[in-house]
Amino acid sequence: MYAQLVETGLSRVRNLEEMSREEREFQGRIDRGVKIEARDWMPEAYRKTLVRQISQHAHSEIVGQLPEGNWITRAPSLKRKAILLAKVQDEAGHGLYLYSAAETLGTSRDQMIDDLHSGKAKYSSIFNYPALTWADMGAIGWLVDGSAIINQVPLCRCSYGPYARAMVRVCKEESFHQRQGYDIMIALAKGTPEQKAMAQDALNRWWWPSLMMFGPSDSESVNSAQSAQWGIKLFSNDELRQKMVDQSVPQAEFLGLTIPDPELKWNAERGHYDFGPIDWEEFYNVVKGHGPCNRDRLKTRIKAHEDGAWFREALIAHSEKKAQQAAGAAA
Ligand code: FAQ
Repeated sequence: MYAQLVETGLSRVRNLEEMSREEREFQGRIDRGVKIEARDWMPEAYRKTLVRQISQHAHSEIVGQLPEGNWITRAPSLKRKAILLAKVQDEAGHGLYLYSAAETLGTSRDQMIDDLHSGKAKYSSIFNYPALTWADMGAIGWLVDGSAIINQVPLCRCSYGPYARAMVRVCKEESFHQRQGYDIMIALAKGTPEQKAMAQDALNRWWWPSLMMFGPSDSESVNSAQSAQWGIKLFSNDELRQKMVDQSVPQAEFLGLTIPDPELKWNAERGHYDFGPIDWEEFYNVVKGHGPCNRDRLKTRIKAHEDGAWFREALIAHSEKKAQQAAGAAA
């Protein structure tokens, strides 16, 4: 896979002869599977790539709370409310581990948050779609967390230690998230005809955006070749997307629901499901900020940050007072 990505990627990666001595040693460590830690020497471009990816990932977790957060007050039972509340809180936690991992690379949390709010930093396209019914809570858990796990399990083995370690815990929690989503889908699919129709409608709306989460196809992915060489990406966007399709088809069959793709078909020769073309125009439109909810999501996020300013100020004042007291006691 590594060699294949390096060959087919849009950006050509440098071979060992083109690298400086430090870069060659760095690449050697990666090739031997030795983790890179925060204080180790690293090429600036490696640091930049990680800050980009980890901060985008953190922003996705934080913005990703919004579609589900809207449904906490409307969950159909106390049990479902408690489960959804715990899931949304976990997402906040994932955002915090990831911001911390990015901070080890020398960027500040304030800078990352400014970049999100100014529109400079991206977050996952998936969170720019609306959650219209309770069944969307099921579809998000099943398909969105499902895609997130497939993408994130390999990241537990990525070359940068703090990111890899953060992902171990995140992945454990994502498994619970996916199960809770699938559990909602089971309840609806086995419920009344209206409930089953609601589950089908949610699947229809979330299927294609979930496949887009894995990013552009390998032939269009600008960062893949370099990220593969650096051990950040262990599988290509298309390989992970295929895994998602293969995993989801039997799950949809078990639910008695139909995946909204007339071209979906088992290919015995490949040992995988073939699937129809992805609407990349829609994907790029959403990534550029023109999806159904982009403006609303960013506006809500900025307001939450502004509303929390007093609390951050109080925390700083408190820690400064504690530091003064400690200095006074030591004098
Ligand atoms: N949305 O060259 P590539 C979650 C951009 S967490 C928006 O292939 P790369 C948990 C990409 O940034 C979901 N932009 O890029 C949860 C690049 O632009 P740039 C988030 C996208 O980085 C569940 C350009 O397109 N997960 O769901 C997207 O090698 C439920 C070219 O693409 C992660 O962030 C997209 N979908 O591969 C929370 C995982 N895809 O930056 C709440 C870590 C691509 O050069 C509720 N990230 N772009 O300007 C990754 O694995 C990678 O960054 C990829 C993209 C695979 C997302």
